[in-house]
Amino acid sequence: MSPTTRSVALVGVPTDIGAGHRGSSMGPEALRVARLAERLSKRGMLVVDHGNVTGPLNPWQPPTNGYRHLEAAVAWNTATHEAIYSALQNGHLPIMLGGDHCLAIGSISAVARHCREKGKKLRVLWLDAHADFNTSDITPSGNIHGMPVACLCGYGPAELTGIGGTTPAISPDVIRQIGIRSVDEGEKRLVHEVGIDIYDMRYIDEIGIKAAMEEALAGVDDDTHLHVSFDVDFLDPSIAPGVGTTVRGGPNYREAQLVMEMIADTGRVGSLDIVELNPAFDKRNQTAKLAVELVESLFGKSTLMR
Ligand code: B3U
Ligand code: MN
Ligand code: MN
Repeated sequence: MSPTTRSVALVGVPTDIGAGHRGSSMGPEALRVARLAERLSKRGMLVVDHGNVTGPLNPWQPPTNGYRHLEAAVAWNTATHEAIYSALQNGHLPIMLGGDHCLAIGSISAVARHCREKGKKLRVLWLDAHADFNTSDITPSGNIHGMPVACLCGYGPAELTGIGGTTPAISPDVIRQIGIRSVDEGEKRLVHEVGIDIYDMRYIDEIGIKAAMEEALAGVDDDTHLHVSFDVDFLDPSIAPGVGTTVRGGPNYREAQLVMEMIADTGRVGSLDIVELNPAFDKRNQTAKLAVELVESLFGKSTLMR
């Protein structure tokens, strides 16, 4: 292995514990079937599939005190944190295969812990239709996949905000949210209050995806660890039907490719989540295949002729 070869650890987290629809628990397998490992190996990366993290079955209960399945979500996120943290400690670039987006509490708290220990600056690119900044007081659903960004910033139950030992796990100013187009009323107030940097679809339509990404990536330098949290519902449902919570008006194929290519150009991607892929809603695994194609671009595959 040459000193520049990136060693990638795939970590499957097969649960829909935080979601409002069943099926994202099948996401890791769909990404494997779409040949994620093989495609990245072809790009010269050394890919090892670490198999799946385990945790409790989804009890599929209504919310209690504003949360659905809090205890089980804590168990899954604690296991995810340990798996991602150990991959980082062993020098791997972890790719968390979700699972629903609540699992980013585990993965990003691990990345933040790693960055603190290594003295690295963290930047989180949150690609999503949703802001995922609900709390138990304002959530319309109790689904914890609508809460991970809030939890990572310290707004949430201590069992989740404390995963990894430091609360808050991250400072709101490391986050850039891209593609946002569905935010609940109370959630909107809270993201403004906290000051999250949001590149919503209106803004992207007005200034273009290139300028938006230049702004979102400004300040990324050699000391930066870039974490990409890729909620597949970021994409327009016309190209990505395989998610539980589609929201129309998302980035099209070419915009999504450019997003990934511009992130790749920084050369600073250090970890990735691929979440909310739901094979129960997909057609012939097309959304998984598209996600794999976009991840190839994120790691430098390019059609550029110059
Ligand atoms: N904001 C809504 C819907 C939602 C958030 N994230 C997803 N859906 N995937 C909620 O339930 O919190
Ligand atoms: Mn999300
Ligand atoms: Mn989403």
